[in-house]
Amino acid sequence: MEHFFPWEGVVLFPRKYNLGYLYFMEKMDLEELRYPIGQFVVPESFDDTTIQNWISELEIFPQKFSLLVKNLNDKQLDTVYRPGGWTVRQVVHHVSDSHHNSYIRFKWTLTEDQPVIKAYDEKAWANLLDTQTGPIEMSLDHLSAIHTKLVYLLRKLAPSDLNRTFIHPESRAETSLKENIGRYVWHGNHHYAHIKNLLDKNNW
Ligand code: NI
Repeated sequence: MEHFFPWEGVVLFPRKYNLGYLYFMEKMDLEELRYPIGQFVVPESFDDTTIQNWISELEIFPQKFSLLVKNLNDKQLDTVYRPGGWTVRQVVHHVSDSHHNSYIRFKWTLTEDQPVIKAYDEKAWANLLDTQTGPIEMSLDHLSAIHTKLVYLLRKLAPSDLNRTFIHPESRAETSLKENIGRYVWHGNHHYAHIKNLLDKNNW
């Protein structure tokens, strides 16, 4: 009979509300761990200074990223940056693999008429054995080489080149090269923040 008491709703409502609130907070924390610098937002307009600043960020990123991770030991490298997330080692290899794919997309777009790019399964790549166990130095060297080549190329491009676009095969979204420069600055900083937050949290 208890559940017919008139104050039932009064008692139950706050409890439901609190559970929902806790769930909401958990989702917020997870979102914060997943996207520590937020999602990439495409600017409404791109001035030349913004693009040049992005290219300079791409230029320094491999060194900045290397300084963050190069002295970590194997135990630290094999620690996940968030519950259910990749290890630091996987993140390092992922960044080099991702920017490798991006480099190819820049070249396709400069040499073909609005190419449809090839998507890749980044989760499956991150689970390959080299990404799970390989020394990070090879990906740090790889990232440094890719960025050196990409930055050299980007600085030679005319504004009309930067307006060239590619098409994503799944979303069919059209992306310009200038937008993609910003996206990869964001992408590097996004994963940098994952690792930096883990190091800070553990006082490493
Ligand atoms: Ni990524």
